[in-house]
Amino acid sequence: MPSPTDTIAAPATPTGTSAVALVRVSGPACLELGPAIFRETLEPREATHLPYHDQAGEIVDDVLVTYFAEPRSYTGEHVLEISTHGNPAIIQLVLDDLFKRGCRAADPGEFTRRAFLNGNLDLSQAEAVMDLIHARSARAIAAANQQLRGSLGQHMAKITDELLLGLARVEAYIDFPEEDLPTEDRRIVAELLDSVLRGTKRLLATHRYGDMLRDGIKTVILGEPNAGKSSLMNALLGRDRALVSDQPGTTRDYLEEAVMVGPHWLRLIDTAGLNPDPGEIERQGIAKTFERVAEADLVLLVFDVTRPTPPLPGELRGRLNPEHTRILLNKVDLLERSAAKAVAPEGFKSLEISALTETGLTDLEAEIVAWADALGPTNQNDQIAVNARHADALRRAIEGLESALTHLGANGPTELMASDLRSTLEALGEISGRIDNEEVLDRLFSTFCIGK
Ligand SMILES: Nc1nc2c(ncn2[C@@H]2O[C@H](COP(=O)(O)OP(=O)(O)O)[C@@H](O)[C@H]2O)c(=O)[nH]1
Ligand SMILES: [Mg+2]
Repeated sequence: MPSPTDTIAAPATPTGTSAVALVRVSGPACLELGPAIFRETLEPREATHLPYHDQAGEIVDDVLVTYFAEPRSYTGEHVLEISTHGNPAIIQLVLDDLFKRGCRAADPGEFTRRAFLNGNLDLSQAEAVMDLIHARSARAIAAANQQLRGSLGQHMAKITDELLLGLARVEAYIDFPEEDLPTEDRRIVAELLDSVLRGTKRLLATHRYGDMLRDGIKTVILGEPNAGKSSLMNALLGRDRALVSDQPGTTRDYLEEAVMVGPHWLRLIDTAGLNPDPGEIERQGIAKTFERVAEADLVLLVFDVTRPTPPLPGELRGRLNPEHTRILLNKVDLLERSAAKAVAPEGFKSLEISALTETGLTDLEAEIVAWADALGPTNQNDQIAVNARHADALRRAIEGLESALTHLGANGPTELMASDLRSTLEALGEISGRIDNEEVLDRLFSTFCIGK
């Protein structure tokens, strides 16, 4: 178990040649390390340009050092941030020297873990730090920023307060097991729990959007051989990634590429064509296509507009939901010479495009952004999008609430209700992190980067 009295050090920037690189040091020893290395007193929060002297007195580099005095630092401890020239060999010399002077190499996420343990961040904010580092789109950055400012924590506090009111009413009767909860109290508790349940479910519903922000929008391009799937993939990517050919059946496996569409990022997946009469290898490709469709957030079903509407394989019909499917009537550039034949199935939104001339692609991108945004928060200032860990806690909270409401409805024993509500509180508490379970913290912070 790492001790908070250790002073930890780690590079905060990736290895490689760059203009500058940053070494971070946190812990009580920073107080003496500053004057020892830089040979002068460092004023807190003042970036100072000074030579770095190693223990032997050699100058390692001219650096920019900033000292943060506890508790006004990221970790809440004394911190040194040392910006060196961006050379991995310099960083190594600085780290070796810091280790000789008694510092220890920081574990992944240990700086943020200390910030959490010192009360500078709650757990949902600590996770937001990681989200912010890994965010790949404007929307993901916005959501991470709001969570970092404590939006989820505040939301949880509101819900938890309401729940505490309900629990207090129930607990008042625990000492009188013979007495039922008076009708008036039952009504009040039921209202409180209903409201908490609604709020909890609303939060859980943001998980899908949260996943799309964190992992990208899984977008599967689907259609018959030669419909123009690979051409569409290339057009959206802005480069030739997928093989395009007038011979059907060229894409047998699937291809995945990340692409930015406005403020969102898509994981665009080009698939094998839905050939109604496939050969053996094609058949395997089509099986993979179905797997991708099952995991997809969004399906772009491409029809060649000049050909009759193709039949959909039975396995697909049930899975394609108009809400997350768009029909793309491709090759509209050929319509001057032939009449449109393919039509979108009833109830599905369709767009006319040409992957070749790029007609309609801007509209398609706008449609994708509108679709994704509609799944997100209605109020951009309330950008909550929970992650898998939050969702798990919310599901347990919902179970507890539903069970308490069942007991309440059946006029059951108050102890059972109280116990349900206490486990609900515990589950909700995990989100912003009233966690003293070392294992959970170890698991969570181990996914962080070193130096963060
Ligand atoms: N005229 C025209 N041809 C297209 C369009 N999209 C694709 N094609 C052509 O249709 C053929 C099949 O395209 P491809 O992207 O390989 O289809 P896939 O089998 O669905 O991946 C190629 O010859 C493409 O050049 C389009 O919008 N207009
Ligand atoms: Mg193809």
